[in-house]
Amino acid sequence: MTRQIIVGNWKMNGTSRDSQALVEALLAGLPATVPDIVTCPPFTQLALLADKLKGSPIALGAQDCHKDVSGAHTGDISPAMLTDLGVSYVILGHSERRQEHGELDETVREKAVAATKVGLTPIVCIGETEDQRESGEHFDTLGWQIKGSLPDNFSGILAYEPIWAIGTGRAATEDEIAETMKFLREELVRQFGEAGKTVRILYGGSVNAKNAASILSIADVAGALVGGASLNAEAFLSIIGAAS
Ligand code: G2H
Repeated sequence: MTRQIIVGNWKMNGTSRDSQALVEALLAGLPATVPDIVTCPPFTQLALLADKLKGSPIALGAQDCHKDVSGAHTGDISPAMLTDLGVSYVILGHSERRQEHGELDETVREKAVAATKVGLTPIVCIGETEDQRESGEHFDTLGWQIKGSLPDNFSGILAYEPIWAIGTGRAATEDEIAETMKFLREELVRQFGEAGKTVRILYGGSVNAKNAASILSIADVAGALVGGASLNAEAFLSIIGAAS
């Protein structure tokens, strides 16, 4: 069985001092056997953490990248700039970027293509709104997001993050996650054939130290994308400890 993967998405939080302290506490508390672990700090702290994490079991991820290698894109960061710093993963299409920056499925797909070209592993996020779930449109929404956001020959990671569960303290129930995982796997196979069988699927949305073990034991859950709880070393270490 492949190792599960625990990804910490720090979002727009923390000073350099906070980040150093957090990483030092994580490194000091890691168990002997670990799952794959990725930490995604803000861009401004990538270089600092690349140095701190060198040779450790914690890989570095970014929270976004541009679709082009270089050019006149004020304020943006290219995938090659990330690999240059030692970054291995990049979160793409998080609902906060879709909502706050108007990112569309097509933009996310182009970014995933560009990231893969330079050797980054894209973690592409999809998820339905509360209205879509309540009106029973969630599977249609997720199916369209897979179709629009994932490139052909996608070899990255898919993260299912129901928008209503993000930062709310109200994670999806085990039944909801299990049913959605089953749907996502079927949809991946329907759209990508054999390749769809191997895409790793993470769950994200209010994962914490208390619910991690039960979420991570649901069939086909390959790991977790963790926001708020990844900012607390003790909580993040518990989640790491709950993974296989
Ligand atoms: C969902 C998740 C991390 P949180 O965005 O990507 O955040 O765990 O705070 O709900």
